Amino acid sequence: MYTIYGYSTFNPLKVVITAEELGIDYRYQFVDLAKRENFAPEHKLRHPFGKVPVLEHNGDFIYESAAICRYLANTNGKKLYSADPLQAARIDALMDVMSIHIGRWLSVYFWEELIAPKFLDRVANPDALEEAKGWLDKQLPYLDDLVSKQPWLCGTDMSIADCFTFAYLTISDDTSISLDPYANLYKWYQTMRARPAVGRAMQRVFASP
Ligand SMILES: N[C@@H](CCC(=O)N[C@@H](CS)C(=O)NCC(=O)O)C(=O)O
Repeated sequence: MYTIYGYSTFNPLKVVITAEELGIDYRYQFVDLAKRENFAPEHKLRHPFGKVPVLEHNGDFIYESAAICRYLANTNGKKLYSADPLQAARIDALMDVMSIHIGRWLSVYFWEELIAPKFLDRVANPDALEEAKGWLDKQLPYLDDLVSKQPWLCGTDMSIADCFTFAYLTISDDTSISLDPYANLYKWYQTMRARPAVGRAMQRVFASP
């Protein structure tokens, strides 16, 4: 049995979508970041920096959402991943692109437009948003191009890279960054959203506790 520790944000969503798509049995444990439960001693044992998501499996704790998605796939017959090193590298690369580049800039929208006004008692910083928009204008066309020529981000089969990327792009639902200019990406996004597993994951993560 797997336990996923999460909160109602996009990082835990990556992992819960992966678990739902894999069809595995798991328990979801809400950690209330607003109440700083993530800094409680028991959570510091799960994650050195007191963050979510964390996966617990057979008494071990795994953190970092990309590592968790890979672990879930690897312990379930490499479904949504690949036994072929080249294809696995393509999937890894796309997830790195999301974590290091595109996701980084999407996170600025999440932080400035959602977190700052709600929790930091300040308005969004327009300079930060402008910088993020500049980078996203350059980088989102890459994703659009990928799904213009193949059904999924890494080829003919859905992968953990799709689960991972979709979770980041949910930031566009609640902020001013828009997928409208990217017709192929927008279509892929709607296809992902319509999947029953993705719907269950969003319900679980965004409707918790
Ligand atoms: N790189 C980490 C990021 C995890 C992360 O920043 N999680 C946020 C929630 S989306 C968190 O736990 N924040 C609490 C804090 O930093 O105090 C991952 O991909 O798992």
